[in-house]
Amino acid sequence: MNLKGVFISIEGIEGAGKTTHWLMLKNLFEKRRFNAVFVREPGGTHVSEAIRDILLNPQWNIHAESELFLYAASRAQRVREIIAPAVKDGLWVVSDRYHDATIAYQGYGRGLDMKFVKEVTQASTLGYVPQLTFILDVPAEKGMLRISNREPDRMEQSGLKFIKKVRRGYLRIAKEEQKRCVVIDAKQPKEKVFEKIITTIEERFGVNLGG
Ligand code: T5A
Repeated sequence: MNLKGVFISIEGIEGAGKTTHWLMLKNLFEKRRFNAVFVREPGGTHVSEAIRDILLNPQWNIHAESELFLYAASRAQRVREIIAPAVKDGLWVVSDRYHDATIAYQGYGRGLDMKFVKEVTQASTLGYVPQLTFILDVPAEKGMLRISNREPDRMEQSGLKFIKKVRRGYLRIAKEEQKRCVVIDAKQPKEKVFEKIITTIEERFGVNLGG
């Protein structure tokens, strides 16, 4: 797909610091008056937020296949409503999680058939894939410790063994797609992680963010 805009995603297990750095980037872009669309997964549209509520509610027992379709449905809506129009308009889009999360969580984590997971994921994205993906990498224990002060949602209740599989999944994705994926050691202080994000964006797209 020939993209006019720039599409970036930020990935990693729980507590890796995705939302923290996505927000730091959003603040920096706003400060620099750099026009960009910031979205999060699952969520970002009315329909996608409603699906997010179902997916993360610990009250529900959701089968792995249903989970896959719900994440795909949430993304399908957001891609068609926000991401595709923005990218076509030449805007920058920064997404807190995207299609790799489905490969890592429902594919590697839940163990669903990978070919099937990829087909469903491909249908949800309309072929819109980020040019650059940051994978913030922390050991599962450390990530879980960072979020231990809050009530676990349905996904976080899946346990440490599951999160370890997801982390390994992300590292495999990074190995398979080295040009698109940049793995950052997210055990480092936030400032270091952010610095790496900024310099990578500047080098990759020839912009000066003055971070
Ligand atoms: N999911 C999602 C799927 O299974 N399939 C899919 O296709 C998709 C899209 C989403 C859940 O859905 C799953 C994945 C998730 O389980 P969510 O609420 O959006 O749920 O959860 P997460 O994206 O996992 O967000 P978290 O908040 O749990 O993790 P973050 O964003 O990595 O963590 P963040 O930034 O909130 O940081 C957590 C704490 O760590 C500190 C922060 O200050 C904060 O206190 N921190 C650091 N501390 C020290 N050093 C650093 N470098 C730090 N970085 C952050």
